[in-house]
Amino acid sequence: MENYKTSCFPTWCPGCANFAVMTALQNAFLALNLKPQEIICSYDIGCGANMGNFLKTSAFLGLHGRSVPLAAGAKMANPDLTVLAIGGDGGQLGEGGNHLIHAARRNDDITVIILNNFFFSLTTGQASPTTPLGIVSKTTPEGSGVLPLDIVNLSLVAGASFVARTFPGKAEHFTGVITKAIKHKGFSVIEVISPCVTFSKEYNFAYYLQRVKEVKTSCETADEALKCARMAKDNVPIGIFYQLEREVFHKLMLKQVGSP
Ligand SMILES: Cc1ncc(C[n+]2csc(CCOP(=O)(O)OP(=O)(O)O)c2C)c(N)n1
Ligand code: SF4
Repeated sequence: MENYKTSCFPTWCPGCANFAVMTALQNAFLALNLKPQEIICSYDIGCGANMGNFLKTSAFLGLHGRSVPLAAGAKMANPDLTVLAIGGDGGQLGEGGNHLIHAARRNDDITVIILNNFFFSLTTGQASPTTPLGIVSKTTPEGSGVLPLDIVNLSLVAGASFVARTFPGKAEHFTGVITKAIKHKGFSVIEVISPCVTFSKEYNFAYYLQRVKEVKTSCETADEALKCARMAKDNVPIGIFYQLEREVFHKLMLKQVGSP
């Protein structure tokens, strides 16, 4: 585990879900016997993205919302690397929403980890694309009136070949899903429900612990997965909803244009 730690201690608030996320990633790397230099993680800007300072792998910290295209480029340049793109719901679905959709269509062979805390947290709690209806935040003092995006649904519709949701409060599930997503050949999206202890007063750990329900088997079709992953007020399904390998983008390009 020590091999995957830098000398910087995380600056996250005590109790932040990002601590558990980083430990799960370290456990997954260890289980897969990956050396830090065999992995590249790309990050953007935000509390979650600050992980690039604490998790020891090769890394690139880019602009907000741009972790996915950086990861896609790294995989294209060196397909032997294990490539992850890590960032918050604000960056991955707001500034970077277009990148997520088109990388899913292409089936870039990367693992995208979306740390969904339902807010732009680093900038102190503004509403993000996943903020639930009615939630009061700095930018929605009367309560958010804008429909939230569902990360799992969006990824399925865009064509992601591995789609999962997990929760750090269920440590074994969490590490298992991350390990399988990294092993999957193709575009994997993991929505990590990671409540922000500082700005998400209502949707906190206790709220999700009571509501998460594990879905045991993945669905045969994306249509079925859409139904099985749907969140309701008292039901937050977690699990691998869909997994189907198809040709990855760098192999398609090699076939069509040959090696450089
Ligand atoms: C293009 C761009 N837009 C806005 C910002 C300002 N900004 C920096 S961090 C941040 C919030 C990050 O939120 P999120 O991506 O959800 O990550 P979190 O901090 O919640 O983990 C924002 C809006 C920026 N740096 N660049
Ligand atoms: S503000 Fe929220 S997301 Fe950011 S470090 Fe603190 S608890 Fe974590």
